[in-house]
Amino acid sequence: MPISPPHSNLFAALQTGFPQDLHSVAVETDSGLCYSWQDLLDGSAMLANLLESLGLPSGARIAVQVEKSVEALMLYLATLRSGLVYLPLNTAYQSAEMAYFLEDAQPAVLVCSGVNFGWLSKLAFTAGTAYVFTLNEDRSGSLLERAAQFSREHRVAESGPDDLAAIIYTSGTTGRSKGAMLSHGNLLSNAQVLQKAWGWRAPEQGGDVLIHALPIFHVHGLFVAIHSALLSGSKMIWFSKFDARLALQHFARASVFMGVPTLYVRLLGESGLKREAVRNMRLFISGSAPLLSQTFSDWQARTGHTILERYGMSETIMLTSNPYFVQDGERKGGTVGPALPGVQVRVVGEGGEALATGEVGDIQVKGPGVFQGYWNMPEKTAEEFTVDGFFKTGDVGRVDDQGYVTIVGRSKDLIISGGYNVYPAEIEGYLNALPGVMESAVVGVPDVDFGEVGVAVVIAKSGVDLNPQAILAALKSKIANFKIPKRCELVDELPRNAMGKVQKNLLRARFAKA
Ligand code: MLC
Ligand code: AMP
Repeated sequence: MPISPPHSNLFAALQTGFPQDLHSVAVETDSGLCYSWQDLLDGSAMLANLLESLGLPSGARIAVQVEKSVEALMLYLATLRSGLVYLPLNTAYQSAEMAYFLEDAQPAVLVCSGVNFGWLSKLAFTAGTAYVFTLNEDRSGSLLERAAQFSREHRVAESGPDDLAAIIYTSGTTGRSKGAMLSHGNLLSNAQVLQKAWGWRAPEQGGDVLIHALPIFHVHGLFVAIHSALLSGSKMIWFSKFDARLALQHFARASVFMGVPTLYVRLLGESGLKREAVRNMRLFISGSAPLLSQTFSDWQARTGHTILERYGMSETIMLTSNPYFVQDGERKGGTVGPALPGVQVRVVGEGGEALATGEVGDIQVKGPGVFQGYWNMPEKTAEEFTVDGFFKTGDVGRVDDQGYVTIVGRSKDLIISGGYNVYPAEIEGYLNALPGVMESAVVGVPDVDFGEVGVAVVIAKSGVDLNPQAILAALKSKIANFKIPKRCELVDELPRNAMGKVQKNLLRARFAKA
């Protein structure tokens, strides 16, 4: 979709959706604070002026590892409006992970929670970061103290559609995380497509109210949810952290909800989830991980609503979506819907040949949301694209005769747990480095709550008596908690095929029900 020049800066484009009454509520938090649209404009302007006062070079990265807050949202908007590059980092990341991101991305600025300032500032300064600010959940910290001295007037930077807006790190199959570079054009085109596809209501049509319950360091909560709400001038009810009971209480005042499947599973566990509780809601959207057919049909039975499942990636933003409008077709459970306008999806065989309708193969995509490449990894970027410019998603699926895509698996060795990606290769690297561990394999097994969780299968060095709990405890000090396998199993050997490759499918089957 073409983007007209004055609005190539994503912030400028999002701002065109703000309601006329800038003093109406834009964000209401779960602790009862209300922020107007004017507050978002003022706060992001002051932060943008602060960032610009630092005299950073164009393309400078602003790395952010803070708890969810409206001020963190303002910092994201400030980075956009300054034409700088936003680099959000999961708050679960520990020192080894943070050291890697800081070394790799070389951010000019790091914003972190005050409690982490000591160790993180040391890592950041070692990596060459010039400025480290703090931002806490209670709105204290050096970032806002400094920003308070700056003007609320700010001129939005002129950004071209190909200028970088954000880098999102996604783990790699080799264990090394890759920074997906997304431009203003990537993000804006996707926001515009979703605004139309999901029927977001403008303020003059009564507006929407979104329950924002996801973290804001990944694509789903940061881009899909926030851009949709801002571009349509919709109020957000802002949860610092997902809580099923709280969400249920707010449904009566909201119209749209977005979640990963775990959130739907947890909501279904609430006895109060009934038609009456969701009477004002118009849309429930699920994505980031496969939604089980059971969850889809249970939700229909309990609420009368059909969940709209969509599919996307950090590298591509949203690719497909089940229809919102009845005239566009039915929402088919078990599918992620047809390609969104402007997106091409194809399924290819092992030799890269296009497969016929209904045949299962590798999913490749092309479209305006597809990223600019991996940060500092030109070879890796080249590997992930075909000669005719399609991106290899690493997902395996089929397309039916109505164009609906069904994802049946992944060619990449990846576990998706509660919507977070965990790459076994990375965890195996940490396991293999532990004293007494000879070899390991990490596999995903079904889990009622998280959809899938990791199991570590470990072989001890000869004569060493390993303790499975101690192994998991040792990992806890090193990596993000969501990456820690939920179980550790000791074995004498790993099943291998004739090529010597570990047969993870056999391990999955063996440990699925243990
Ligand atoms: C928390 N834990 C997890 C986990 N989340 N373990 C595995 N997978 C997860 N997702 C750990 C905790 O650290 C804790 O460990 C234990 O599990 C129980 O924690 P909890 O209190 O039950 O978890 P909670 O804090 O409630 O978090 C669960 C959750 C959260 C589902 C709310 O994981 C979440 O917000 N997920 C959404 C992720 C997301 O936004 N994904 C979008 C990616 S973008 P311990 O040891 O401390 O007890 C993308 C593209 C796209 O994929 O298409 O959208
Ligand atoms: P991420 O790297 O965190 O952006 O995760 C992207 C991956 O999430 C995709 O490649 C898919 O494997 C998975 N994914 C996203 N949405 C869905 C969905 N609706 N169903 C199944 N898998 C999904």
